[in-house]
Amino acid sequence: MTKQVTARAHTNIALIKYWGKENVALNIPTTSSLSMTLDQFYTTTTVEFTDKATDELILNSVSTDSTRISKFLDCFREKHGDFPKVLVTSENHVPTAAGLASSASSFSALTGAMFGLLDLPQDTQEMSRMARKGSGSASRSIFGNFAVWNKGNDDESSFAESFYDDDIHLTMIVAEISSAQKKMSSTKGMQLAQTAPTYPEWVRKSADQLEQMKAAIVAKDIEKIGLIAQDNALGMHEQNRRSLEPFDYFTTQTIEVVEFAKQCYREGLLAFVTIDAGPNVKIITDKATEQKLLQKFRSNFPDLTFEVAHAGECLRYV
Ligand code: 2P0
Repeated sequence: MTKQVTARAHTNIALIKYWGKENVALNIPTTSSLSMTLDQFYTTTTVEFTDKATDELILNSVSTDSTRISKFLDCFREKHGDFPKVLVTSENHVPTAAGLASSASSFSALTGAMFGLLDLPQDTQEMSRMARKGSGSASRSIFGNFAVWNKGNDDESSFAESFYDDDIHLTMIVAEISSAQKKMSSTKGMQLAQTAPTYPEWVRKSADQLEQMKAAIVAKDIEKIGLIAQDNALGMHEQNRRSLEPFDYFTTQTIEVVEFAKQCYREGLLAFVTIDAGPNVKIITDKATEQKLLQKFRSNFPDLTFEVAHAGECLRYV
């Protein structure tokens, strides 16, 4: 029987963002970043060798363009010697239609599956390095709970590692806001953001915020975590608006949700936001507050879908 290996990885949300590359080909970032892996959203990927002429991708039961994953599989071929073409079968449990990124869980799961197929040692540092080449944020999805991606300055030194492997009762409520806007890819968005005159200052501030964030996580201080994450994310989006070709992932509803979260905080509830390369808002709170906050958001935004997520587990074989 043909050898098949199946791995599952969860997506992650950065509390300190990756938004810019020093090296585009290798995905070496301009900043270190820190994320929480989520329990709700994940990708399950099976790999096996095939005698076909090209690598193949079946995503959610549909044959899909395999150019990007084939390029990624070539990184394994370059490093570990040539091998036959690979059939990749992937199930995404991430609402991609609503703009939640799936590349983190996808490339992390594919990395894990390929390490199994090629019988490579289960070295999480090396897995993270490989996953990074597929998609930067995937380097962090190898790990559960909280991971830090140390930016490094070359292929060898740029990888993520587990920072704090415990649940600190942080909740992320994902407000799914669909966007009629044409999507700007993260890669292109970062490139533009790096042209903002204020970008170097955002990078400098991010290094300080990373240290503050680490301390806040160890102290399980959700208010500090939320305040720092919110400032870091809003700063990231400000770079997009100040770039040489200004653009914005926010929609009117994004702004309304952000403002409502700020109002809830002024009223004394733990409520902070973080936003990635799309219009969705992730509301940061704690487990004790989540139901109350969810109720408030649901009654204020009856047309939006909200999903509650907590800390998720590391990459594993299934
Ligand atoms: C992050 N994002 O830290 C940041 C914040 C989106 C906003 O990592 O070009 O899909 O494949 O390395 O990892 C999304 O970017 O970009 C991302 P590539 P990726 O989570």
